[in-house]
Amino acid sequence: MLNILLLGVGQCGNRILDAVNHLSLGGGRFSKYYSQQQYASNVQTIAINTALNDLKEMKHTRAKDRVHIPYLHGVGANRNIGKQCFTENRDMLLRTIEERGNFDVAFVITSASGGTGSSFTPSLIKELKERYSFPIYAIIVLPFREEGTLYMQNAAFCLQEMRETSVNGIILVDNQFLKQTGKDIKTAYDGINRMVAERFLFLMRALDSEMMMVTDLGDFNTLMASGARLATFGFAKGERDQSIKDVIKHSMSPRGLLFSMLPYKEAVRAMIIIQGDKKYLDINEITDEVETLSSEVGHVFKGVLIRNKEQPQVLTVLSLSTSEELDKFYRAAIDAINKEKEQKEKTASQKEEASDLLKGMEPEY
Ligand SMILES: Nc1nc2c(ncn2[C@@H]2O[C@H](COP(=O)(O)OP(=O)(O)OP(=O)(O)O)[C@@H](O)[C@H]2O)c(=O)[nH]1
Ligand SMILES: [Mg+2]
Repeated sequence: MLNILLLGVGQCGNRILDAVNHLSLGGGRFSKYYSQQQYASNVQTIAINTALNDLKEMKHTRAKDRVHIPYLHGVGANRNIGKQCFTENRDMLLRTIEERGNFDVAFVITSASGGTGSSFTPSLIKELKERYSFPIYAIIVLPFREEGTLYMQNAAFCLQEMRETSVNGIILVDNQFLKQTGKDIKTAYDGINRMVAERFLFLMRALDSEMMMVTDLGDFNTLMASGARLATFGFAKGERDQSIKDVIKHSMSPRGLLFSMLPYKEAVRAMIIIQGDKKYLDINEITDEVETLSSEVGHVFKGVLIRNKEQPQVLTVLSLSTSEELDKFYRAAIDAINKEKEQKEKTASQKEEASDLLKGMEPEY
């Protein structure tokens, strides 16, 4: 049995964590009060936020799993304030985590673009890596591109700082890419959060199974250590009569991925986990698909979980070597930073001009 620590930081992180608890507790509004988590593993969840309202909004996470960092008005998308706030509360946070016991692996979920999650997460991971030897992965949500210059700037710096820590890997989720998930922002968020939760739980189930032919945490660690330590998830559920070959393909198609990438071109390693009733899992088709992918990307870990009477489902974890989409993202973020800078300079020069003009003048009444 694996001991897994799952942290959700900031509003986005809290909400995705809540979606994980929702799915794993079986769904009902009050299920958190009576049902057992449906994990094989021991999963400890902790939601961290500076905003009390964000914590209160959670429906499926126990009160004892919510940690409020008192800070007068939240950190308002300002990562410098966020970092200072983290430092002031570091010891309390580390103590809270330590009290939860020993872990084999940890995941930290956050958006890259807000203030709290994006500034706490790199610092927190750095502190945890200094204290513990278990691997730590981050699940990082990128913003919609039209959310404004501050969010773009925050996201670029957050990602950069994350990559400077010794985090074992970053799993990318892109709101922009997943925009079609909902007609309005709330349904889009709910849909995306559910997608992430579903994939995360699938992975946990696969890593913690005693069945033959499954992948384990060691395989996952090796996979994530390759390339740029960046990865994303793909996923698909088989419809009636769909061949397993097609389900595998779908999991790596734009409809299945959480971040825009070209699996056969940009991945360095991959993991394909297949679950379902034996009658759907044609071993020749599976081998064919795995071989096609591995001839392009190198090693592909493969796992099969037999679940009686269940339609097939496929999870792919793709670790990235390069990413055209991420390059594009950085370029847009640098434009955003320059825009902020220009605006600041404009304001400063206007102030200077006004003070020059007013020099030596007195108010006349
Ligand atoms: N997928 C998804 N994205 C979200 C959700 N809530 C917020 N976001 C995104 O997260 C970013 C904002 O970050 P938040 O997590 O709200 O910020 P925070 O960490 O709470 O930081 P502050 O509120 O600035 O202190 C934006 O890019 C939003 O689009 C959510 O429920 N799901
Ligand atoms: Mg917030």
